[in-house]
Amino acid sequence: MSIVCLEDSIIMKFVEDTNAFNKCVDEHFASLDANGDGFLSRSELENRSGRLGFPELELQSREEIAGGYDLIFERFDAERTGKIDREKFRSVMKELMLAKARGISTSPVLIVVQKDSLIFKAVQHAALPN
Ligand SMILES: [Ca+2]
Repeated sequence: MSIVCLEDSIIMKFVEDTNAFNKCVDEHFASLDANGDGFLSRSELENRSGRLGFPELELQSREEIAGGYDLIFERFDAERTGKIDREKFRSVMKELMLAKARGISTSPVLIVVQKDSLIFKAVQHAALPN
Protein backbone atom coordinates (compact mmCIF):
# COMPACT_ATOMS: atom_id res chain seq x y z
CA MET A 1 0.00 0.00 0.00
CA SER A 2 1.05 3.53 -0.66
CA ILE A 3 -0.35 7.01 -0.10
CA VAL A 4 -0.61 9.09 -3.25
CA CYS A 5 -1.84 12.54 -4.13
CA LEU A 6 -4.43 12.25 -6.83
CA GLU A 7 -6.26 14.70 -9.04
CA ASP A 8 -8.50 14.13 -12.03
CA SER A 9 -5.90 15.16 -14.64
CA ILE A 10 -3.58 12.34 -13.50
CA ILE A 11 -6.26 9.79 -14.33
CA MET A 12 -7.40 11.53 -17.51
CA LYS A 13 -3.87 11.66 -18.94
CA PHE A 14 -3.31 8.01 -18.14
CA VAL A 15 -6.59 6.91 -19.77
CA GLU A 16 -5.91 9.09 -22.82
CA ASP A 17 -2.48 7.48 -23.31
CA THR A 18 -4.15 4.45 -24.89
CA ASN A 19 -1.00 2.36 -25.34
CA ALA A 20 0.20 2.79 -21.76
CA PHE A 21 -3.29 2.39 -20.35
CA ASN A 22 -4.11 -0.76 -22.33
CA LYS A 23 -0.75 -2.28 -21.41
CA CYS A 24 -1.48 -1.85 -17.69
CA VAL A 25 -5.07 -3.02 -18.08
CA ASP A 26 -3.90 -6.10 -20.01
CA GLU A 27 -1.42 -6.93 -17.23
CA HIS A 28 -4.24 -6.55 -14.73
CA PHE A 29 -6.45 -8.77 -16.88
CA ALA A 30 -3.77 -11.45 -17.02
CA SER A 31 -3.33 -11.41 -13.25
CA LEU A 32 -7.09 -11.80 -12.75
CA ASP A 33 -7.52 -14.53 -15.38
CA ALA A 34 -6.66 -17.35 -13.01
CA ASN A 35 -7.27 -20.21 -15.47
CA GLY A 36 -5.69 -18.36 -18.40
CA ASP A 37 -8.56 -18.91 -20.86
CA GLY A 38 -8.58 -15.28 -22.01
CA PHE A 39 -11.88 -14.48 -20.29
CA LEU A 40 -12.73 -13.20 -16.85
CA SER A 41 -15.54 -15.05 -15.18
CA ARG A 42 -17.46 -13.62 -12.30
CA SER A 43 -15.83 -15.97 -9.83
CA GLU A 44 -12.37 -14.95 -11.01
CA LEU A 45 -13.26 -11.31 -10.34
CA GLU A 46 -14.89 -12.04 -7.00
CA ASN A 47 -12.00 -14.15 -5.76
CA ARG A 48 -9.77 -11.14 -6.22
CA SER A 49 -12.14 -8.52 -4.87
CA GLY A 50 -10.47 -5.29 -3.99
CA ARG A 51 -8.04 -5.59 -6.85
CA LEU A 52 -10.01 -3.69 -9.44
CA GLY A 53 -7.92 -0.68 -8.55
CA PHE A 54 -10.44 1.27 -6.52
CA PRO A 55 -9.80 1.88 -2.85
CA GLU A 56 -13.53 2.36 -2.24
CA LEU A 57 -14.21 -1.18 -3.39
CA GLU A 58 -11.74 -2.51 -0.87
CA LEU A 59 -13.59 -0.84 1.98
CA GLN A 60 -17.09 -1.86 1.00
CA SER A 61 -19.02 -4.83 2.24
CA ARG A 62 -19.22 -8.06 0.30
CA GLU A 63 -22.81 -7.21 -0.69
CA GLU A 64 -21.74 -3.87 -2.13
CA ILE A 65 -18.85 -5.45 -4.00
CA ALA A 66 -21.20 -8.09 -5.42
CA GLY A 67 -23.59 -5.29 -6.45
CA GLY A 68 -20.74 -3.58 -8.23
CA TYR A 69 -19.95 -6.76 -10.16
CA ASP A 70 -23.65 -7.11 -11.04
CA LEU A 71 -23.46 -3.67 -12.62
CA ILE A 72 -20.24 -4.47 -14.46
CA PHE A 73 -21.65 -7.65 -15.94
CA GLU A 74 -25.01 -6.02 -16.73
CA ARG A 75 -23.28 -3.20 -18.52
CA PHE A 76 -20.47 -5.05 -20.31
CA ASP A 77 -21.72 -8.58 -20.72
CA ALA A 78 -24.64 -7.77 -23.03
CA GLU A 79 -24.71 -11.31 -24.44
CA ARG A 80 -24.98 -12.75 -20.90
CA THR A 81 -22.05 -15.10 -21.39
CA GLY A 82 -20.94 -14.67 -17.78
CA LYS A 83 -17.50 -13.74 -19.06
CA ILE A 84 -15.63 -10.57 -19.93
CA ASP A 85 -12.99 -10.62 -22.64
CA ARG A 86 -9.89 -8.43 -22.85
CA GLU A 87 -11.51 -5.85 -25.10
CA LYS A 88 -14.51 -5.47 -22.79
CA PHE A 89 -12.27 -5.35 -19.74
CA ARG A 90 -10.47 -2.37 -21.26
CA SER A 91 -13.84 -0.64 -21.65
CA VAL A 92 -14.81 -1.49 -18.08
CA MET A 93 -11.59 -0.15 -16.62
CA LYS A 94 -11.66 2.97 -18.78
CA GLU A 95 -15.21 3.74 -17.67
CA LEU A 96 -14.41 3.10 -14.00
CA MET A 97 -11.28 5.26 -14.18
CA LEU A 98 -13.19 8.12 -15.82
CA ALA A 99 -15.91 7.81 -13.17
CA LYS A 100 -13.20 7.96 -10.53
CA ALA A 101 -11.72 11.08 -12.16
CA ARG A 102 -15.14 12.77 -12.17
CA GLY A 103 -15.52 11.93 -8.47
CA ILE A 104 -12.21 13.56 -7.58
CA SER A 105 -12.72 16.72 -9.59
CA THR A 106 -9.82 19.17 -9.71
CA SER A 107 -8.94 19.26 -6.01
CA PRO A 108 -6.06 16.92 -5.24
CA VAL A 109 -6.90 14.27 -2.67
CA LEU A 110 -4.66 11.95 -0.69
CA ILE A 111 -5.68 8.34 -1.00
CA VAL A 112 -4.29 4.98 0.00
CA VAL A 113 -3.78 2.65 -2.96
CA GLN A 114 -2.42 -0.81 -3.54
CA LYS A 115 0.81 -0.80 -5.49
CA ASP A 116 -0.63 -3.01 -8.22
CA SER A 117 -3.76 -0.89 -8.69
CA LEU A 118 -4.46 1.11 -11.81
CA ILE A 119 -4.67 4.28 -9.76
CA PHE A 120 -1.09 3.73 -8.62
CA LYS A 121 -0.09 3.07 -12.25
CA ALA A 122 -1.74 6.35 -13.23
CA VAL A 123 0.32 8.21 -10.64
CA GLN A 124 3.50 6.50 -11.86
CA HIS A 125 2.53 7.38 -15.42
CA ALA A 126 2.09 11.06 -14.48
CA ALA A 127 5.59 11.07 -13.00
CA LEU A 128 7.20 9.91 -16.25
CA PRO A 129 8.86 12.50 -18.45
CA ASN A 130 6.88 13.20 -21.61
CA1 LIG B 1 -10.55 -17.13 -16.98
